[in-house]
Amino acid sequence: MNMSRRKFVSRAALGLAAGAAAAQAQTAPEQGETPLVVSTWPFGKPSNDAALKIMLDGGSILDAVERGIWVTEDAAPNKSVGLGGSPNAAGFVQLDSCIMFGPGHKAGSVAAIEGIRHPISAARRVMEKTPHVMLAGEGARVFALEQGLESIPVDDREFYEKWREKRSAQPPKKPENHDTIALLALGADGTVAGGCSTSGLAGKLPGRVGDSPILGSGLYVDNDIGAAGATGVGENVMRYCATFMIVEFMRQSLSPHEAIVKTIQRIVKSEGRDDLHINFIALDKHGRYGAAGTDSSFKYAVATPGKSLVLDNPGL
Ligand code: SD4
Repeated sequence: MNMSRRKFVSRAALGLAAGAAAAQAQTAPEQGETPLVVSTWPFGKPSNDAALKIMLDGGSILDAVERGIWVTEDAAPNKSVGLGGSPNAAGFVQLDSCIMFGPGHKAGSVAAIEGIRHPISAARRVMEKTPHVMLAGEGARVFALEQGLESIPVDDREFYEKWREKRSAQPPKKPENHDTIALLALGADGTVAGGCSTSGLAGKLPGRVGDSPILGSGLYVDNDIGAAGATGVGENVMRYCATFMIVEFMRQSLSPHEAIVKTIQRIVKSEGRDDLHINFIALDKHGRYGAAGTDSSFKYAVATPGKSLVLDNPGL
């Protein structure tokens, strides 16, 4: 969707679908097929494949979400998820993650956690092993260590310094240069779950928490309706509880794509600008899926038993 800002706003205002959406429908996996996994960005594809395989092999949907996200958290070229992610302004990598399980509306989350290889697993442990929903900072790290999760030393700041030397001296400042994995799954039995994991905005202030670990912002799951996930500038997502809004629009019978578009239109209208860097994926209980965002570079990945593909942002 390479279009000028003015055109974007008018398309958004008119609710017109971009031509690309129609062209894409021919190649995209069929709507309604389950199990279904949808995730953000092209790096979501191997995560989707891992998650789908777990479900097809009879594994649980939570294992599928967690281990699917492991793949991206471990992916070396990825500079925005996991310990290889972008450092904050002080040169430390602080990670945000959450997980939601539709049945029982369960959730767990960790924010600004350091040194833990798989923050998604820390989030899952918060959900399953504590009476809480969210742990932050050092408390989250200590909890993850107590749970036996894999870690690297964080007291050794030299480690970070050496690490940084290998990376560009300046963390990327452009919002396009960092991404988050949000991964949504629908089981063949209608169970919905999702997870989200990121190193967050590059160069963020130490302690800054983005949308990704915030329920209803970076991720939202409702077992009666479906799920939605976000990537982009968290500040523009969390001020609107955007994934909650998407799920609520789906509750009003909008398709996932329509619900995302309506949510973005609401935010664009309220902000009076569209350079917001907000991008979303969603799926519903019927196995329909969709994505849209304000970044033309935004792509998403979809996997069903029939197909696993990376698809373009179909526009608004
Ligand atoms: C954040 N939403 O921390 C994340 C970053 C991201 O594409 O998704 N970037 O604001």
